[in-house]
Amino acid sequence: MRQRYFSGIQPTGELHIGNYLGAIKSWIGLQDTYEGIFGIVDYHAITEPYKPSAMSKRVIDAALDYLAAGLNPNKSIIMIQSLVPEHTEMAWLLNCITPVSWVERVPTYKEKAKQLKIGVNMGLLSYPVLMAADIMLYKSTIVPVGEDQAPHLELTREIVRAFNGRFGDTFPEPQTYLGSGARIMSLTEPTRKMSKSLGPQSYIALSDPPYVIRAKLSKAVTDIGPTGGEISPGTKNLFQLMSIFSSAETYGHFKKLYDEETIRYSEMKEKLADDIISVLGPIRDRRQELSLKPDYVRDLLIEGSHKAREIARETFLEAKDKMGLIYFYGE
Ligand code: AQP
Repeated sequence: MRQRYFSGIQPTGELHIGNYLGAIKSWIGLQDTYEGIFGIVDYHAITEPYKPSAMSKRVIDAALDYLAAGLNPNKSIIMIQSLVPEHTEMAWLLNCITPVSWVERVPTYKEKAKQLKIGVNMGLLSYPVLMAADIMLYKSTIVPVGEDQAPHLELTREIVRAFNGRFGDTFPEPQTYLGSGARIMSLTEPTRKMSKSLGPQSYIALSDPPYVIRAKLSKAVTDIGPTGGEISPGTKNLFQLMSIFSSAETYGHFKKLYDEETIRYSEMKEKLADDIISVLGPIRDRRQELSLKPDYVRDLLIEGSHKAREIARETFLEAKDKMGLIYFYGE
């Protein structure tokens, strides 16, 4: 029997190559060895300001990206978080065993608390607890994520230990699974990670057409002034992308030119654009085909959410029972 795990992406904007290399590519690679439950985590997405009218399209767009990138619905479950109410119910159980100091020290929370001018809401503070609930409901043994999520997973393990210690062995401690592109940087601000929220020029979306990919890469920052002999963050990022999307020969060629200080970044960017386009082209074509079948995608999401709920329900009732919250059997 395949071991099971949950992983997900927030529908906060267009999915980009950071999401693809940090998470989706690992999900696809693990499909035969693990049973993956892939959430479109809309409850996470409402912890920051958002447009209600845009949410439904974003959820469908995320599903199109998952499927077009290669998730196989015969091997994996694709679901919408808010269609499985056990996620928020479980989060409440976990909220009650998680000290506030644990969530306050999470780096992404601290960063967002500084950025958000309107102040943070309770949802943002307990975001990692909801994430722990997502993961624990499926008794996940691993979670493939980008590097930015590693502190959240450390917290999940602490919550697992707290639960097991207090109520008896129930959950495995999930291990962090980092893929080859665990931290892709923004094209415009290469000291920050590529993010949906940094704006479309900062990322390459999975659905970007070739001319947009070329235009974005041609403007990618390579030089940010003196770096004390170190490779600049933007150039390092382009080399990382080249090591993933291009052949070893191409990478070696441009690395040699860089070492000899004869590199022309415009040429490197053009070649990188060609190689990214040849990987993303088939994903874009499949996405276009799938977008013509909205009923198929909707049915698949509903069915996936039902399947996920069956598993989640069982674990949730087990957790409730351990916590002394089942009063009438068969309720
Ligand atoms: N730049 C990145 N490099 C590698 N992995 C990344 N991930 C995100 N950005 C990068 C991974 O993608 C998965 C889903 O991320 P998410 O949407 O749930 O949250 P996020 O990390 O906050 O993604 P964004 O794009 O930065 O969204 P916004 O701007 O809305 O906050 C995770 O596994 C993540 O590690």
